[in-house]
Amino acid sequence: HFEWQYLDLMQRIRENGSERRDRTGVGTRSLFGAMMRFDLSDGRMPLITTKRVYWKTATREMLWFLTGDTNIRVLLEQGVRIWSDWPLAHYREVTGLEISQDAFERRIVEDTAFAAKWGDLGPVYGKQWVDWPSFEPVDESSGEGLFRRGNGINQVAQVVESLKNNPGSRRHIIEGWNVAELERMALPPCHKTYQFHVAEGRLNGLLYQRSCDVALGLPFNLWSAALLQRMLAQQTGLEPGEFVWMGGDVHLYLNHEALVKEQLSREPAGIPRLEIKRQPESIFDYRIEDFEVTGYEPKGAIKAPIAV
Ligand code: UFP
Repeated sequence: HFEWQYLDLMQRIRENGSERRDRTGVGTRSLFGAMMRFDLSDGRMPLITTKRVYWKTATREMLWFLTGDTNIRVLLEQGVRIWSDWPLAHYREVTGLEISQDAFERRIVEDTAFAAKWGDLGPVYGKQWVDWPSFEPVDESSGEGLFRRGNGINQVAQVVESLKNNPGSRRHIIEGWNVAELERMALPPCHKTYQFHVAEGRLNGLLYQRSCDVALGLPFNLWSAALLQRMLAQQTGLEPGEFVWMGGDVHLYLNHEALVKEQLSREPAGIPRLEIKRQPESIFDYRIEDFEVTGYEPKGAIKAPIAV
């Protein structure tokens, strides 16, 4: 079963990981450098079955990335709360006010000006994927300086084009790590580099994730990367091939021990498959209703605190 790779990784970190202090102050056990491979043929998806993974939430987030939006408001309007922690912590820090997560989220949804001021995450994934800032030289005599802002670069659209027109290329890359803008991001990208590869009519994909919360983040990240690969395959007329995941700092938070113990006591079961029910005009036109998962009968959800 594909999922043993995930459970084995969890087990290895638990047993051999170095205990490290981390940015959040929670502490982790961590290994450096890991790889997993998943076959995406016949609709198969690396959707973890030993606990319930909210794949629709992850799908909504992926569709939100593809719009280029970086404000949590649109997510909250759909009940997606995965990005709230960072703006909430920022709001509390700056204002000194003790506001509950519920009240903060309600205010973001109801108050446009508040959302604009407090709901933005800075130039995170979506912005870099579809609107990476570019600069062009200007005529010196214009008095405008040396460069002006050019049109943003849509990396996703460019990859669709390059997969179609130049499939043999080794440059099908979507990059989130914009060094010049990291400081303005609520969280520098974790799933930072995607590369695609065409061979024998199949689209292979690779994700390099620099930092990975194996218990809470990774099940989402696996689903989302495979989903992006599936959408790209559909848009380019290729069969989904293999999905390769690579991690840098791969860790378990010390306060996730109960979750890890419970999950490692469970056995994977079933082969989850994703059906995409229509072929939208472009990679930017998918809707949540387009996705249907079959064969997914996970064990129960396991709750654990996220490190902010
Ligand atoms: N994290 C993930 N996947 C994600 C995401 C965050 O695993 O998609 F956005 C985790 C990794 C790490 C923390 O535990 O969030 C980010 O912290 P840092 O920037 O210090 O690596």
